[in-house]
Amino acid sequence: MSDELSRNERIKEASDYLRGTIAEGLGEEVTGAIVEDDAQLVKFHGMYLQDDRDLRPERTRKRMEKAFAFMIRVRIPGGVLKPSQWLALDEIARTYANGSMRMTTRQTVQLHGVIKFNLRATLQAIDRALLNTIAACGDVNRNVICSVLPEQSGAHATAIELARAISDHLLPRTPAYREIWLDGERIVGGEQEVVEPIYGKTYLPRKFKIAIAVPPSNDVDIFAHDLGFIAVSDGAGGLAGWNVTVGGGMGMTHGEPDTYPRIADVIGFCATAEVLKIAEAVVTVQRDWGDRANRKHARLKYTIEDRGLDAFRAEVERRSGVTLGAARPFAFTSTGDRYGWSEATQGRGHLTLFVQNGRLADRPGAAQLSALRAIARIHDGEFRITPNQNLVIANVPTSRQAEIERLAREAGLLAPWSGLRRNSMACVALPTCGLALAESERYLPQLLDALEARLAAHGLSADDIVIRMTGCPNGCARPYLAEIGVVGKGPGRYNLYLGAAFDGTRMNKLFAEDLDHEGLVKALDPVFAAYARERDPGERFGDFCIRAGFVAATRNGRDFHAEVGNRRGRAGA
Ligand code: SRM
Ligand code: SF4
Repeated sequence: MSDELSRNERIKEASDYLRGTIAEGLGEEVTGAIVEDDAQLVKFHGMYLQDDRDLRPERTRKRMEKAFAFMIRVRIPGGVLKPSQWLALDEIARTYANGSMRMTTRQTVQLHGVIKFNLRATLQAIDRALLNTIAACGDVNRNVICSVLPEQSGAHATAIELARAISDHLLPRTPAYREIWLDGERIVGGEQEVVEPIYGKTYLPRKFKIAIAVPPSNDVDIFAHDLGFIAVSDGAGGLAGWNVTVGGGMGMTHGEPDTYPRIADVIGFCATAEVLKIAEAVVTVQRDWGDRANRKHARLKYTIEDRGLDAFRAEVERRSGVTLGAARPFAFTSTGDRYGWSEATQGRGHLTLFVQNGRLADRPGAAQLSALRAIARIHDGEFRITPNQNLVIANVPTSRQAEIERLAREAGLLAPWSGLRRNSMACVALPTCGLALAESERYLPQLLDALEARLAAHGLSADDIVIRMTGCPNGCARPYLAEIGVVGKGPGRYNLYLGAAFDGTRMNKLFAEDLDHEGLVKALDPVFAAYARERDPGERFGDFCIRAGFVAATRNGRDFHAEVGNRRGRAGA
């Protein structure tokens, strides 16, 4: 491990608690961009500098500046919004962004296409809606996500309370956000204060993510997270406490086997009153032990692999003063959402809608934003964004259920019939994501059309099979936890992974490489055929792929790239 700090460490250190020269850059009229160091710092304020990659070739030819604009990510712990907040975000999306709202895999809303000169107005409008974007991105704890669980309101209420408490506790304390975006004034006399009691001047070595799961639903994909809390029931309808998980993460780089996705380990059990102490201790151990030289090796998963789980647990116990109990038994059934109506308390119901790849817009024949606006105007419950990029209209009284369902149906937001599409997700990728190697959000629907035809031919249309696509190996749609993972390799080309567990407890493994559209369909068709023919009763597709010898089981991170097992029917093998 090199001792030299990464460039980002120097930027953070010199930034004066995330101020840098952001405020000056906003007034710089000759460019729609900001300087490179500030582009790193604005992430902590919840935004990314991007450019429209569709327009790049033409603008380069015409020697024009790239079509710069910002993506803004709102911080919404647990994904819960009031209808008034939904209406405010909808208006902001139409006034300052590109007219669409993007539900993300971490229960937030992203707005794309906000130009530099509208950033302050956008963040002020978000502030007026009693929301903010602090720490939605950057080397800090990000949006805390939690099970949506429409059918169990009691458990959801506790989980959401905890998500908010953890989020508040781990929020950066710097006044830079308020100064730059809201007040425009630096608070005089504040300089001597200790600004960041938990993070210090250089924050964390890398991003940090926390999830809260309430079994039997694993809709948050708890094992993909740096830190997780799994609710443990006391057997009498109450909560006994929480199993603690550490060291999950999805990101990797093609061709660099030292980088790999990893599922989290369960390290023990704690009481609700101990959760914040554990969370703070895990964060500060990672702050002090994490790799600040190599950002590709800086996530908690590598800290744990390098230092060992026992040493990590002992240090967390020492710092928190909490002795973790033995982990309690738990069981998940799925990572998906429960579509349609489910019962809430006091005669109310929750309606879970399907949002294809999380993107909501008004399109010809499907005016989704307009429909949701109409719903928000008559709704007195909540909007809940799910970690599967979907949306729940929560706590709807019986008297309004028919009207809300009609609006959703007309906008094409009710769940589709196909078991594959119902369990599908794609990351954003092109044209906004600067890291995309291939299409994802814009391509998955077309791939699903082709795969649905093959599944229908094998009589598998209604079977729930989890498929997730990303435009690069960073893993934003958690593709390595999908029964079918499709990961961008280059323009129009993808690697295909099979064999993850339906309940999110096992990752998949590489089945075939560098496939185009035809190649993907051809590689999957024989696996579907074999599944239809040879599966055991109730056997899930991912489990079948392993039993039938299409891929070997991945047991953990380092094992992800291992070339083991017979790979029946592997394309190109
Ligand atoms: Fe992500 C970077 C989009 C969830 C792993 N992610 C990005 C950026 C910001 C690209 C960039 O750095 O320039 C993408 C912006 C695209 C755009 O135009 O909007 C981006 N990530 C997303 C979202 C919007 C995908 C989606 O379709 O929903 C998700 C936003 C979540 C949120 O609201 O906070 C999103 N990203 C994830 C997840 C899933 C999760 O957290 O549960 C992961 C995998 C889990 C993990 O972190 O290990 C994920 N994103 C990454 C990585 C790889 C991190 C790593 O450890 O290697 C990057 C690249 C990086 O950090 O260097 C990245
Ligand atoms: Fe961009 Fe890659 Fe994340 Fe997709 S997985 S949004 S292409 S960084």
